[in-house]
Amino acid sequence: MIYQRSSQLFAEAEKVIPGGVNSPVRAFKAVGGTPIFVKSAKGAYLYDEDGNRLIDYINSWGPMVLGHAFEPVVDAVVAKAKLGTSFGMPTELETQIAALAVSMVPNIDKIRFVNSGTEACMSAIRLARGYTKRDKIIKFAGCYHGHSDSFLIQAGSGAITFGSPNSPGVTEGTAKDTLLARYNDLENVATLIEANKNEIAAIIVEPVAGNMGCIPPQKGFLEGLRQLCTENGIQLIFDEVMTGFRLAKGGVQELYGIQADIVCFGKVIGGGLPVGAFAARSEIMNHLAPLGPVYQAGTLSGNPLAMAAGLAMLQALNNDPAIFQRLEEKTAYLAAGIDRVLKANNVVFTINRVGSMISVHFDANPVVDFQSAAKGDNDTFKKFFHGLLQEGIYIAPSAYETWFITDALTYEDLDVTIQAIEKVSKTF
Ligand code: KE4
Repeated sequence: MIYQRSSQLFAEAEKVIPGGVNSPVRAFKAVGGTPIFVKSAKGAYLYDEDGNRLIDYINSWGPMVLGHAFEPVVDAVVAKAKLGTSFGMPTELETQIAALAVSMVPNIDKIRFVNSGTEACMSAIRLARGYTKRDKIIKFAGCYHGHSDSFLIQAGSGAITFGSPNSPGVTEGTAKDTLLARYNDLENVATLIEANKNEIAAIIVEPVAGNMGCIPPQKGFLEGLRQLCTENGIQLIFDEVMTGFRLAKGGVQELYGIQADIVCFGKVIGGGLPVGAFAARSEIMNHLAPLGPVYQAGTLSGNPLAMAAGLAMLQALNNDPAIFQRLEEKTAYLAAGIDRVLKANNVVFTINRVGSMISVHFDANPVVDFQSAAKGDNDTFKKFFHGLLQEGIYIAPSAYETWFITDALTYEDLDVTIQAIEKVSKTF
């Protein structure tokens, strides 16, 4: 594969955009090399500026669960754009997508739309603090909830990839209200709660972690968090920016039958346009302005274009529940193929998977939290990433990311991918 044009474009981008990208993980710093510039995409394929076709296992970090340029979404956006793109006034469309989301997701009565997953999680924390009148929050090392200050305390994803867990610019004043726990370690959480009695407003968790690679909740972990929160008057916030509308129609609350108090969404809910959202029962959401005292706002929140894209996406998912079974079957097929060929080549690895979220870790031990995820052999991962890229397969440019499977993938695409992994793993 030749990436000459991408390299030229990256050099130009670096002159006017910090690091040449608008989000750090895209810069390939964790794997080396220069980022690929995309010209277009359709279904499961990316077409880069050098004319290469790549099978896409990132799908814009999750949104393209039904493939790139999914026609119902594209048609809805084109039609809506001709009628005006943003009014800063209420539209019926917002009510339609809100009502549909509320009907799809358990245990929520109302939803507020924002413009990113960061905004959704940031707002959810403020709502929990306003509702409980407490200041502190617990998050988990390696989990990522966006780049607002309260979360950049050993965040996962980009910050971990850059090996600088605490970001400069986050004040001590902010950091002191964020407590860090170990994922899948209920005892650790209980200890933190005990040591901060009646001071903790919320526990925010990726109910299936995707920013340390994919890490499933161990049996009893989410149930334990639910019980600890109920016993201590703490709001349990499920950050479902990755998992929402992907792992099940109703997300992880449906998948595992566990109720959060507040749920955050992003990615899929916008169908590829900038949409985030947070939702809860009315007794909590009614604390939000203009009804209640907790302030939260946004010029482009609920704008017609984004709502049109999101509504078309949610309607497609709501009308064909078989999509989630197909995603499960395709990802299980991929996992079995990777397992087979890596074992045949005597590679040391672990595969983590929940539904259509999957990651490969080059370490023999179970990957159950940030500490164990960090033990993966990054040199092997770099060979894995670049070897697959040369074969026309695009996986996450970081060992601390999950892959996002799209229903647009065919079994032929999966076989091509498995064969490429077999070939590349011979070079380890
Ligand atoms: P955004 O602000 O990027 O829309 O969402 C933040 C966010 C919140 N919660 C979870 C669980 C997330 O995974 C994310 C963002 N995910 C990253 C990928 N690990 C987005 C990619 C990027 O940062 O460019």
